Amino acid sequence: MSISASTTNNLDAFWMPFTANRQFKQSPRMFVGAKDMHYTTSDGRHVLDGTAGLWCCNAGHSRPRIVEAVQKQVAELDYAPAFQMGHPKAFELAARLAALLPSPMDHVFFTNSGSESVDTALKIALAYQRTIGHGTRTRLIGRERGYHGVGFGGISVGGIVNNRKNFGTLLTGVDHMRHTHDPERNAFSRGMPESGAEYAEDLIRIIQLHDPSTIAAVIVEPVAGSTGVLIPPKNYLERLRAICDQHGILLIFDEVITGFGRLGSPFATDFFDVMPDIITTAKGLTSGVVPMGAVFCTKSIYEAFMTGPDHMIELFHGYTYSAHPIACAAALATLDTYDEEGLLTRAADLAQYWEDGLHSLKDCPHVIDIRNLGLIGAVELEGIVGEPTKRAFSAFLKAYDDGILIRTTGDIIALSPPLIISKEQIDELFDKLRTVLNAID
Ligand code: PXG
Repeated sequence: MSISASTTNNLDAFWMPFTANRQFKQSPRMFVGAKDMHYTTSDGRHVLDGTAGLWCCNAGHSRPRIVEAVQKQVAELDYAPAFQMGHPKAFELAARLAALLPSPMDHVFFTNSGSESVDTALKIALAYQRTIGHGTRTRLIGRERGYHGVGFGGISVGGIVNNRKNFGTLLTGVDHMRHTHDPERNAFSRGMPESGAEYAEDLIRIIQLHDPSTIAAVIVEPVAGSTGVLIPPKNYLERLRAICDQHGILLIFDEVITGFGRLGSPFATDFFDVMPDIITTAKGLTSGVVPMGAVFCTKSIYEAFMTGPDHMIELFHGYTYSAHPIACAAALATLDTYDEEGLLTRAADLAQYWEDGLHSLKDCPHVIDIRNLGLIGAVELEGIVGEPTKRAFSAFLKAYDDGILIRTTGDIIALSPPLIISKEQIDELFDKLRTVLNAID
C-alpha cells in the first residue's frame, strides 16, 4: 500500500470514529472510489464489498439514478428550513415510505442517522404515554448486547459494555432484558435458532420488578447486528410482542440494519410478521449516499399528538436537517432503484445460496459458530487467549489485502453485502475468506 508522503503526513488531525487510530495511521487503508460491488483503493486495487460499507449501501455504490438525483437536487433547492416550512420531496418521500410499510405504520419522522432515529423513537414513546394520560410510564427497556447507536438514549438502552462504561450514569430508569445468544444449544444454526423463545420471558421478570405502569417502551433490534449478528430464536419476537400488548408497553424495532431489504423483505417486521409500534431506520434509506434516518409510527400514535390548538407545535423535537432536500432526493432515487431492480426482496432469492456458502466455512481453523439470515452472515472465531479481538482483526487486515472488505466486532466476522451481489461474487467472497481463515494464526 503506497500513500504519498504528503498525504501520510496529514493523517494526524482526524480523530477517527470507532477506529484504532494509531494502528490505522501507521498503515492506512484508503478508499478513493466505489462502483457497484467494489471499492477502489488508493493504490489502485479493487476490493469486493462484503459489508455494504457499514451495512448501508444496499443498492451498491455510485448507482446512476441516485448520483443524478443528488446532483440535480443540490442545484435546484439546496436547503429548506425544516421547522414551519416544507418542500415537496419531504412529503413525497414520507408518503412512499408509508406505502412501503405495512398498515397501520403510516407516519414518518425524519432524522439524520440511526442514533438520532433511536433518540427520536424513545422520545416519541415517552411523550406518547404522557399524552394518553399514562405519565407514570417513564421506564425504557433495552437488551444486553443491543446496539442502538451512540447518543445518550441509544447507549442507555443499548447493552454493549465498551459503548457505555466511560460515559457516566447514562439515562435513568432504564433496564435490560437478557440477550438471546445461546451457543451451547444453537451453535451453527442455519437461519433462526430453534431454541430460546423463552428468553422473551425475561421481560416478565423486569415487568414484575418495576410494575408495568412504570414502563413506556421496549426497544430491540429484530436481528442484533453490531454485537456480532444474533439471530432471534423462533417465536421469540412474537412472544415479546404478546407480553408488551398484555401490559400496555410500546414495542420499538430498531431496523437500522434490517430495514430496506437486508432479510429479503422490505423490513424485518414483514419478514417476521411481527408488528411493532415504532420502527427506527437509517442506512439503507439512502443506500448510504446522504446521511438520513426515519422513524415510523402507527396512525394511533401520531393521532394522539394531534390535539390542542391548531397553531401549537405538537412535538417539541426535530433537527435542522430533518428531511434535508438532498437526502430526500437521494432516498427517492434509492427507492426507485430498489423498485426497478427488485432489491428489497432479492435477498430472499439469494438467502439459501448465501447460507450454504457461509456454512461451508465451518471446518476452517478457529471457527466456533456461524450464523445467518437473509443476506447477513457471521463467523465467530475463538479468541486468542489474553488477546481478545486480535484474531478477527488479523483476518480483517488480511482480507483487505486479499481484496475483500469484511467487518469485525470482537472475534466475530460480520458480512452484509450490497443486495446487488451476484452468486459468482458470493463464491468469491467465501473463497477468499476461506483462504484468510486458513492463513491467520
Ligand atoms: N441502531 C442500529 C441497530 C444500528 O446498527 C445505529 C442504530 C446507529 O446508527 P448511526 O447512523 O447513528 O451510526 C446502528 C448503527 C457495524 C456497525 O459494523 C453498525 C452500525 C454502525 C457502524 C458499524 O456493526 N450500526
